[in-house]
Amino acid sequence: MKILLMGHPNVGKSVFFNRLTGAKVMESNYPGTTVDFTKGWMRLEGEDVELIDVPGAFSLEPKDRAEEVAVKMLEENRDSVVVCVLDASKVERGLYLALEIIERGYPVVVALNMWDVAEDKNIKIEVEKLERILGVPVVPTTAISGEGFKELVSKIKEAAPVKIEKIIESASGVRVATSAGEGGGGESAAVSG
Ligand SMILES: Nc1nc2c(ncn2[C@@H]2O[C@H](COP(=O)(O)OP(=O)(O)OP(=O)(O)O)[C@@H](O)[C@H]2O)c(=O)[nH]1
Ligand SMILES: [Mg+2]
Repeated sequence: MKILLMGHPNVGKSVFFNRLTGAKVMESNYPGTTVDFTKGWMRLEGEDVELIDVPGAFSLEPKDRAEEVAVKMLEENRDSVVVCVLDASKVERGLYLALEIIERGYPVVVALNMWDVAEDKNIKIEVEKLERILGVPVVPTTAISGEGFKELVSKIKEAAPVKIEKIIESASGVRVATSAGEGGGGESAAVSG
């Protein structure tokens, strides 16, 4: 098993990586490119697991070399768990990538990083609701302080593939309840602010 850290550029993947890995890290070029990536190891339930800081990508339909490398790394590491790092202060922008990765059948843990920034901006995210809709663990994190990392690490081994149809079903359930104007206990969008 390997762990791939994926997400948009500038969401905190490298701070994340440094926090999770020990001193032994290797930086290299992806073969045949000038795209750099770093890999290292972390201890997970008594096992040494390789962790890769994948170049930032907005989607799995590559528009530049870094995104091409990100997609190749994903495809070359079919046995990986993907920790998809989102910027919690712009969560809706990152969800598309998370869904693409889930759709390809990878076990995913979603990290809502920059949680401190989201809190400062008074953005409220209903984490449990998002978790229910996606069917994957969702953990708020602040990489610069380490907040949420213990929980995140504990969720990595729980991650399992989810059928995209299931997500569409739970998400459309949400939409139906909202458009029907059912207040109170009715489901509504998980993100506001
Ligand atoms: N406030 C806050 N800042 C963060 C957090 N995580 C990362 N940062 C900062 O965000 C900036 C980007 O972090 P990086 O780790 O370099 O982001 P990245 O995703 O590796 O970026 P690329 O490698 O360019 O794709 C840095 O200035 C970090 O210090 C966080 O949880 N909260
Ligand atoms: Mg980085």
